[in-house]
Amino acid sequence: MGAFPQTIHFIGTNTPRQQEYATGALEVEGTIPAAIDGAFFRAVPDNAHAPMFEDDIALNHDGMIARFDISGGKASFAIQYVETERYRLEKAAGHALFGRYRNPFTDDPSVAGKDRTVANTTPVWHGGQLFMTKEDGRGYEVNPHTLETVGRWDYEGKLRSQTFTAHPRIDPDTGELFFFGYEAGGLCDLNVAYCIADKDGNLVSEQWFEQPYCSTIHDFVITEHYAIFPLFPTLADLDRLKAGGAHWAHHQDLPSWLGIMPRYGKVSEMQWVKGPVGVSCFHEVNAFEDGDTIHVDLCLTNTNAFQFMREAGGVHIDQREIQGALTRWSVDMSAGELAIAERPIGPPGDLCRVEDAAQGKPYDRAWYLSMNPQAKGPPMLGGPVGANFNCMLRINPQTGQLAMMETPPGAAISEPAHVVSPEPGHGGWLLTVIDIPNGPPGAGHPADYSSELWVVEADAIERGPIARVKTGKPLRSQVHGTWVARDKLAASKRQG
Ligand code: V55
Ligand code: FE
Repeated sequence: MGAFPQTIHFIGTNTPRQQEYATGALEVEGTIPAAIDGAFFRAVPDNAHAPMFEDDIALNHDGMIARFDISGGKASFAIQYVETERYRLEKAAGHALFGRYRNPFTDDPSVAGKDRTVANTTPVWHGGQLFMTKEDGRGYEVNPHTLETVGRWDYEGKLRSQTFTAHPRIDPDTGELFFFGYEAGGLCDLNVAYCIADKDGNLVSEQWFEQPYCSTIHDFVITEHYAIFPLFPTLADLDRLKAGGAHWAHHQDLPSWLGIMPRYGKVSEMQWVKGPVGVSCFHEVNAFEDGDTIHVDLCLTNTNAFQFMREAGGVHIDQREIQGALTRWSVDMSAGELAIAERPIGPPGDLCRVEDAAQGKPYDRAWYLSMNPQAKGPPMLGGPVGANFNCMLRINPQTGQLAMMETPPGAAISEPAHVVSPEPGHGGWLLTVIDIPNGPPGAGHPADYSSELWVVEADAIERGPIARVKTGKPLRSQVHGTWVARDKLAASKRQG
């Protein structure tokens, strides 16, 4: 291991751990319901090597695939690197060869033209396959039983797009995967590929369209009839990249956009609706139709939540000054000229979850992470933006009704996964990893904490966990996670 910079990208829950291992049954406090049977996959950035540049960021770190396997009231843990082309090249060299986040002009010349993606953002389950994804490249298939990397996934050579989003959406009725890839034709390309894979994982549609500017399209939404692309003014620039600069710069003076098209239609039917200026969002909670009106619920902020994206655009707003709200954008599709009506529907936060069955439909519950205003002490440093969330909210987005789950003083919480209950009328459970300081908050070293998997009643989060699985380790921050039930695992195209 080389020396790591002591920035927010390498301390607290971003402290490099670099350990591949698998455990037996872990200690459990409380009881894991027997109905929870499957695997909770987590995407964890964790550099295998010290970075080439001091100003390296957590989004640039090698992807690890982690799994809590839960069955019969017991849980075990395993974690392994995703063996991307980049990971293998750097492993062979014994040091980093790829430079800045999404800037190939900063790489060692020996890796020119090689796949730069680190597959560190979301584990995606579809068509009996598990993929580790990152929006700057294609997904990598991983064997869900062994966690070994199968290889880069291009739909048997059919996919033209060079990129695949970390936020596809699955229609719960048809089982289709709706996805996209931006910068589809290469670095700073305006083309976006809009694609559909059928329930068995066959690519059945790929169409390209141009976005109005080269923005980071991190997520999108579907409804019964529409595919909706929200764009925010955080833009890429080829000249800046050639000069060794940042991929993304936030433009506080430019508008956001909603691109709306029939989800089975042609990209030429896309309608672009202008949204508010300067705002940013990485994750949409959900979208649905009410008659002719489309509602899109978003984790919206008044500027970009990543400091390095603000700075590259000359936007000087302190992390603690950022404002936002869970926000609803509504568009009446029967109007002559389409327009966005905006209203706040809940407190600020991010890393949202709806149950799989509610995707694209009217829904009455969602969970997301936020900052508890009454927390005792500051939350733990780390995570993609450098400061962790410390509580979870459940919201009824129709009524605004809220519930909160607190965490211990100084703790960090990560995105929850939802597990369906077999019992009619029971709302299921949430799984979320909590990083708990080993001493009073702020007292010890920021990397001195223990990670636990909490099992929580999805409709009673305010009561806290019903089971705490002790990993006995400080785990590195996850980005996104995915629950896969045992029957799906058993029907996987890859066997152990
Ligand atoms: C995000 C995360 C990424 C990335 C771009 O959460 C945006 C937002 C973990 O990687 O590359
Ligand atoms: Fe994301």
